[in-house]
Amino acid sequence: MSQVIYLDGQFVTRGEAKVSVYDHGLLYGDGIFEGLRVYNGRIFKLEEHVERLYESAKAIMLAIPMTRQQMIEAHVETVRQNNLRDVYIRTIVTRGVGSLGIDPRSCARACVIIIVDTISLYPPEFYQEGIKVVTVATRRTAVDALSPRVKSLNYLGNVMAKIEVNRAGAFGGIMLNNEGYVTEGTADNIFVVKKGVLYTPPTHVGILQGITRDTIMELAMRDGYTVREQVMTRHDLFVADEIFFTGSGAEVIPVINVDGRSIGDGKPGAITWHFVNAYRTLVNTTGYPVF
Ligand code: PXG
Repeated sequence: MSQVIYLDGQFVTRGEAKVSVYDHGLLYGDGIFEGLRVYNGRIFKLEEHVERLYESAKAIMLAIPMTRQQMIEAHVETVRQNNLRDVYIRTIVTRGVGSLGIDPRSCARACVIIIVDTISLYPPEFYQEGIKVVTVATRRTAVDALSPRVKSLNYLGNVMAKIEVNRAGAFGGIMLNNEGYVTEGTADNIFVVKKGVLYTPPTHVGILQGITRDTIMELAMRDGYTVREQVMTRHDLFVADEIFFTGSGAEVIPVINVDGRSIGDGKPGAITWHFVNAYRTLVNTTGYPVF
């Protein structure tokens, strides 16, 4: 079974799925993306990801040449063509092919790509034992520069943060904003647990409004937990009872050490386990059916 990729309305092979060197996505990072998961043949939070894609497009004045409904159907059809039930989807919309100048008016039509691929999961021991993370020197993009709520193709700050994480021998990184407030991981949102209450940074400090983050907030309300969106410093992390990261790729992953400080008793906490399991149940029982 060979891989099928959606490229501007066509279903092509991986070898055929090529874009121009004049595409402004490549030249300037002028474009947006999404990352979704398919669990047992159902696309998790498909409408929410499509909505965020269109919001990112609106913010950068990028006209996606298809309706939201057509976008939903393109996702479903691409997964169906690949005939796999547990996969990762990477959706990319670039400004398209233009001249070498930055002016987006030279790009006649946006380029739409949907890649369906197998997922490379973190090893199970990361979930059992939790991960060690460090705060990094590279600051999250300021909300008044390029808002991190736009899931744009400009991820160089996150890539530089990841390089710092790798050099530190850690497994995750926490990015601060220019004021030193906690924002998020390099590709995940963060939750802190203190005295039974959940805290997560508000969007205005500079975060991607993660769909997994939104889901955890909904599950928390359903299950009787209090969640507060709160501005936090590194100190709030050091003295937390529990910390976890959330993201479509990582799902819910316990953090047990920040900059050498053990979090709580240095093991994943009970509330974190609750959300690891509640999230797993949700992804396996809901989603947009493909087959
Ligand atoms: N923050 C950032 C900066 C992200 O890129 C998340 C949070 C989590 O959002 P969702 O909607 O997934 O809950 C993301 C998204 C990867 C990878 O390789 C992951 C993301 C983006 C790019 C690459 O794991 N996560």
